[in-house]
Amino acid sequence: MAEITGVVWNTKTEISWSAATGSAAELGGTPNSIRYDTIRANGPEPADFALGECVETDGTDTTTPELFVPGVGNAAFYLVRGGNSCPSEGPLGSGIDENGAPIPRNSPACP
Ligand SMILES: [Ca+2]
Repeated sequence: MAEITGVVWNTKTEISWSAATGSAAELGGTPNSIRYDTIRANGPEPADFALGECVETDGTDTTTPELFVPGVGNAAFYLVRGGNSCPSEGPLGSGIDENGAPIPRNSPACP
């Protein structure tokens, strides 16, 4: 499955993204079988998603309500992962290291 893209703030309290299309077959499922995990990492700096929190687990739609407000001087970062019950979780895409090389994004397992 490809990385979930188009992650944006839909409103001040809701995150949305582009539905996984075409890639569902890679998981052996159908588009309606895709479930989404929304993961938040905190920091002032771009944060380590391996230490992140699951905001929503196995959501069936392409939005997540989010009321978290970072403290002054801090920030929150979000990634969305698609998966289904085959079981398989999709990737979170890659970050970029200081030399411009791609590095994998790690994340917690959402229960
Ligand atoms: Ca949802």
